[in-house]
Amino acid sequence: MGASGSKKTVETAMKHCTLWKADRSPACRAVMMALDAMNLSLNEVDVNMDKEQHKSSKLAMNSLQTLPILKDRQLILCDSHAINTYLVRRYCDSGRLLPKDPAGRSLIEQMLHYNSGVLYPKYRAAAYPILYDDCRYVMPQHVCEIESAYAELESMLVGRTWFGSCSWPMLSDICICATVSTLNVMVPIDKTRYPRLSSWLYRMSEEMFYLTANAKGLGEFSKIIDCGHVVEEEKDKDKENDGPRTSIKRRSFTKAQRSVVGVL
Ligand SMILES: N[C@@H](CCC(=O)N[C@@H](CS)C(=O)NCC(=O)O)C(=O)O
Repeated sequence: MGASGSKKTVETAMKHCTLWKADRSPACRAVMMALDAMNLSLNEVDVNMDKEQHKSSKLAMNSLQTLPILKDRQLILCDSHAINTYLVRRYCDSGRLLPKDPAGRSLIEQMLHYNSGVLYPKYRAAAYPILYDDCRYVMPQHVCEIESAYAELESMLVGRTWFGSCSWPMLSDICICATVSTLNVMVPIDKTRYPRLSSWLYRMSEEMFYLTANAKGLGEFSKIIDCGHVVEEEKDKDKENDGPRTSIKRRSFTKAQRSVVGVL
């Protein structure tokens, strides 16, 4: 069974929830992948980080000035890992993305802490000089740091297929995938040195939630890394009225676009 589920599952609409996100952000893509894996649909608002909209007074509910932000009635959460575990526990606690038993759950949480405390800072250190300063390439010390993370991940995959405790991708895989697929753009994973990690990323890239929630933002990020600076994006037709849209609309838009080019 994949995290996307083998059967067609019923879409759960959560009109009382809003997610503020930017597609190019790995933390936001982790939340979008989890939403798609659970077939949940909430209001999504695109925030243009290049125009510093995430620092505007409208988003003052997050004093850290980061994305993603989730609002569920009175509750405001500003960390992708906290958002994802909340969404699972509150709306889809079947054990598919997060095991119900304390031991299995702790193993997933351990990986979420690894993503948040180890991998994500490496992404930030390598990407921010390119995103926000005049740097045009990934600096050598950051390449070494990222390579050492690949070596750690490779050793974690000895004797297992996924970063979770089951035989399908779980929340740990989703969060790590958002970061590692982004690191892979900056420092390509060498298949011969990290065969397990590169196969794992390939398996993840075949999941439907990867296609609907990760691929597009990753493409945007790659463009920036390729030319060393932010390019003004062509406005998506789908985003022309800048208001919120639902996760289900985003998913069907991505699927429709991909079927036009014959990918799905
Ligand atoms: N630990 C946070 C990290 C959030 C974070 O740093 N988000 C980035 C985007 S990936 C951000 O908003 N950065 C602010 C900026 O680029 O100015 C999470 O997992 O949500």
